[in-house]
Amino acid sequence: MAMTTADTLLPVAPPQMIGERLFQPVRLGRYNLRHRMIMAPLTRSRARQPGNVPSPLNACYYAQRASAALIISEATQVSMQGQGYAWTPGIHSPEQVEGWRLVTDAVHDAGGLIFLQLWHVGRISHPSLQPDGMLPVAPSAIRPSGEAFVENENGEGALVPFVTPRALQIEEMPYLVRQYFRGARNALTAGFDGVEIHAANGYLLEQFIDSSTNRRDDRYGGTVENRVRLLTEVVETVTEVWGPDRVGVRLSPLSTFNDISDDDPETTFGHVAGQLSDYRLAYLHIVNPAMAALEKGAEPDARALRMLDLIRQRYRGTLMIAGGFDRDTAEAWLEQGKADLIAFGRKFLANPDLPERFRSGAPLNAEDPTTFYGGGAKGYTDYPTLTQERGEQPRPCVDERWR
Ligand code: 8OZ
Repeated sequence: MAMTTADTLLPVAPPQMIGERLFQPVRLGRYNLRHRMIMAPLTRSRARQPGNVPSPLNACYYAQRASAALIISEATQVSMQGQGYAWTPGIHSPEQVEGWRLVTDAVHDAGGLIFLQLWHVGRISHPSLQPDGMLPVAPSAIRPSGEAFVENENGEGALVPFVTPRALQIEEMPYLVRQYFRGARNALTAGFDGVEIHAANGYLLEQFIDSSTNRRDDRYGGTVENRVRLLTEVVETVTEVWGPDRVGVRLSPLSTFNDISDDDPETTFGHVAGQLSDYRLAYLHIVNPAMAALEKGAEPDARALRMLDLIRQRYRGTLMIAGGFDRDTAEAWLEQGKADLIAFGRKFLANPDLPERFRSGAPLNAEDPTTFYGGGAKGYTDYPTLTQERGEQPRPCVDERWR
């Protein structure tokens, strides 16, 4: 926690001061949140096959984590074209909408709130995941370095090199926007409380925003105004369905994940943050550019901190930051006014009752990276709560009741 004059006057911080900011209620668009610990979106690749349909097992996993102030669902493709990894759920078929209804009912029964993350991967895909084995689409035909996670002939996960995507024709742009519109409308039907637009981590919307992946010379490329056009069109179509106060946007400035970069990220993301500000959205969600440093307990580099300052300055609404936080660093960043909400990913994955553990200072379960993607209940719904560790029966999970 930062030392302030008040702190220095107190010989010892009283215990109730600990976690004070993290456990302060906050307004988020249309909702009142009980505290400030958000469950970050986490790809788990466990949708039921065929059809990438959410199942009772998925409902159980989310319901276990309903003590988050808000759950943001795993990234969910708005179309078959938008899929880039094996076994991720979609929000484009009637079966998927029905499957998500199990999830939202279970989370609401457990007293939680849940937003769906709307996703189109663009070039971060492979023909084997695309309709009719077609090429993935992108702003420009530039192959990302790296490998796609697909299903092999034995039904197992496998890594295969990315291919050169097909550049989208300008006539196709309204169709892309419609994919997000349909996803947003389906999310409403499925009973979600809001949606987050995934414009981070090198997927389609960031491929348009960043100069390394967008070489277009039409109204969707060139100037930053043009490169952000698809994002603003998507924001407009999604807010038509939900109203701006139930919509968030996620960005990852300075991240190079999925082989992406921008020539002038300060200008680009300063502009994007300023433009998003005008929509009066529920929140802006930033993947922490200082994540690696925080995880190592090191001092974040100056450029990452300057980027966060710039976004805080340009975006005049609720700001959420995800990545690398523990209880003390989350508390310190809230205290210093760097963010209004902190999202936790891997810690929520391994600790379904993370808010209670932070509140009480209990130790955390360690996450098991070998069970992050694919598989069943192991490493998914079997991380124990404090109640279970005390030997009490777990709350019955929806997958047991509904089997
Ligand atoms: C890790 C593995 C698969 C997908 C993202 C949706 O980066 C993802 C993702 C992360 O936002």
